[in-house]
Amino acid sequence: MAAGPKGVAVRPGAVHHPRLLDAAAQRALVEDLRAAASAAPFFTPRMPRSGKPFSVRMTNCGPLGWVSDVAGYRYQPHHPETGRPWPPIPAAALEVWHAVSGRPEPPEACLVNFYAPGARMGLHQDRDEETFDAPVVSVSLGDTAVFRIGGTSRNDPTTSLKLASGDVFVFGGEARLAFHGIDRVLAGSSTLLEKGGRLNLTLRRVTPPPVGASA
Ligand code: MD3
Ligand code: FE
Repeated sequence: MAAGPKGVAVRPGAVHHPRLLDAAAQRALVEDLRAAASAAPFFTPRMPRSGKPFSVRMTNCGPLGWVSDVAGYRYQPHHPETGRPWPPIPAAALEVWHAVSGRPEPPEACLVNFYAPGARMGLHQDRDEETFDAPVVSVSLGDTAVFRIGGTSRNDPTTSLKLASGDVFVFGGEARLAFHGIDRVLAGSSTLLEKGGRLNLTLRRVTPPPVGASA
């Protein structure tokens, strides 16, 4: 790991670790994700009910993956198109989780979002998990994103931050249920991905830890 586990709190519960991953670690993680995506191809999620496609493409690693289609948002253990189990979470991503999350139990889901130039993600809360005790850990790779975060009500004021390649963010405590989204991705801001764009990994707990597990 290129930096320590402390980070900078940008608001209560939201801790920024600028460039926690150095260039070599970023390249290695991209290679791990390429391998994962060859086993579990990126798919286009769709909005519940309307079926309107997201502009972001997604895949997952780990025991559970987040999917969205006309039937709704959910976690499931298999890819929606291939029907196969998701590939394992890359070891380097697990190392990030253990360095910054403060949680002994491993993440159960690693959602991988790909933003081609022009893709965005509207303001939303992440609340499909059965537990909000553990933080969500985000790793950004490739072009810089303009990220927006507000409070726990949609109408709360928002602030804008840039997420650059190698940055890790931890969203726990009162930030865990904050509204957030990606307004845009700054084309040409990174050379990590040959064709440009941005990858974001989010590492998550989905189910509560087993009864009797130590914290
Ligand atoms: C704040 N992804 O996958 S990462 C998502 O960059 C998602 O792809 C964005 O929002 C992306 O759900 C933002 C930063 C992030 C992720 C999860 C959060 C911020 C969060 C959960 C709670 C609060
Ligand atoms: Fe989110």
